[in-house]
Amino acid sequence: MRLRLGARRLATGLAGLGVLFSIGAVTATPAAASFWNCPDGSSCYYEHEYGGGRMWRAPSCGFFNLGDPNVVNPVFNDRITSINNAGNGDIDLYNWEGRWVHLGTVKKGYWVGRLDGGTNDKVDAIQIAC
Ligand SMILES: [Ca+2]
Repeated sequence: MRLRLGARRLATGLAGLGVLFSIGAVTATPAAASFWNCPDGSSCYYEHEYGGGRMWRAPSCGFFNLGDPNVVNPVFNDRITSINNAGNGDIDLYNWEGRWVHLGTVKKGYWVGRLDGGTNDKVDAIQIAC
């Protein structure tokens, strides 16, 4: 599945059997303006595809357990379908399977309109590089 939005290109990665994969665009052009209501300098996470549904904006870089109501309230685990990384670092996505399992990476300056089936509605934590 590939869609275009402005100068950016979307490419989804393939989910392996718990192995690493990457999510990334082939080309990355800085956006002239923010989109999906995500301010430049932030990374935003959405319940539905292409910025739809509930949005959560990460307050800083670092590790966020989305299933912890002290971190995100109401919790946002098992809900993320699209991501706009307009922030200042790469984002690593993790699923809790009795331990943190890395699902993929969204590079700085890239966005994903719809996470693939191995990742959609599975992310429980994110790590944003500082
Ligand atoms: Ca999960």
